[in-house]
Amino acid sequence: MRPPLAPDLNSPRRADPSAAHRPWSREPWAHAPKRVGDGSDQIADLSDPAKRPAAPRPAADGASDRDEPARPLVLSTWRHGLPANAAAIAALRAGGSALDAAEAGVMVTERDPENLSVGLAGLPDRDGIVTLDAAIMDHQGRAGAVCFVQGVRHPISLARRVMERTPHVLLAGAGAEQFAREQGFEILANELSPTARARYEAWLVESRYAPVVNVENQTSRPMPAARRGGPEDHDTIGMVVLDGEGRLAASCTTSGLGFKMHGRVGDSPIVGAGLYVDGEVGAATCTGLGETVLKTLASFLAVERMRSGDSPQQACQSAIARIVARNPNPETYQVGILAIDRQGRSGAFAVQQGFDYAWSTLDRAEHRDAAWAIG
Ligand code: SD4
Repeated sequence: MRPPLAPDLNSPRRADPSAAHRPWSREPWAHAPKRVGDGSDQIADLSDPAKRPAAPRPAADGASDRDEPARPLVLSTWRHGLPANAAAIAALRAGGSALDAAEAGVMVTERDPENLSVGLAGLPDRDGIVTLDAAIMDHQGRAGAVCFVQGVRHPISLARRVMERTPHVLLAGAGAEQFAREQGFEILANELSPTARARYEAWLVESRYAPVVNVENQTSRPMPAARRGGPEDHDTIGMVVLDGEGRLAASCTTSGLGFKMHGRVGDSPIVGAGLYVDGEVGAATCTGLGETVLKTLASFLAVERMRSGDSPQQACQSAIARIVARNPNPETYQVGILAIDRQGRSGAFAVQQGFDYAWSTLDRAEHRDAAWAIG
């Protein structure tokens, strides 16, 4: 049962009334912002070389540009991308298209009961409710998305149905759930997993919204270093696919940032922000602090840079530079971006250290560290 409505929007609901809740006024952004200038002092001026973000740090295993082009090719965000990529490659081997692979791949992450930021086992919002966002796009420029949905095990498949069976691109909330029912999707009770409940109750003690950089690589249980990257190690996922026939697709699915405001929707289901595909050029997807991506349409930007002649790696760096230029205090947030082009070249870049991804062809699967901009 849903908790009763809070008396005002800035009051989180508490699952346990005995929890030691501190006043909401401790939440920094609940106050009127202190003005310390217009913020322009913190926004990089990219026309001035002295003010550009620091030169990209090399990835531990080198920049993606070093690769020979590969086709088919699948990239996905974070370490948990390896099992997702394996499912995508299996779909391609079975004769599926890039679109089939992009859906099948991220479904692995969505059905993972231990995952804390994708699917029904994800962390809830500050009212204790898990809400899901997903989007999918293909080489023909077709797109479908759902946002703020509850109780749907595979929002990526619902997004695909929106694309294929409605005249719309994005369905939200109750309307998306109604469409899901009409399409035969089961709507499950939206109960928190034991881990998500424990994390939520711990969060209620202070009720501070403070997204953690690289939280995607935190797992719901402690994991020995040797098992990192394995099937238990996973979180929010964006995937880009080039199939053997040169078709591109992208998918993105998430429960969003933990302890967000109820109703908050991030970049993941927004075409151009969380993902973008142009069948003549390439595809890109983003992960991280969605608000920064929404304000820069970073996936669209990266694809347009590729259209103008950038390699996927250069395009990723340009998109991250724009995010850093337009969003102050980059040391406080993380965004990672992946891109591929029609030739099968790939790129990966992040605001700061710690973004990793999975790179897979028919016969190779690699866990790679992305290069980064600041720090
Ligand atoms: C969001 N971009 O809702 C998502 C969160 C994410 O890895 O990608 N986490 O803002």
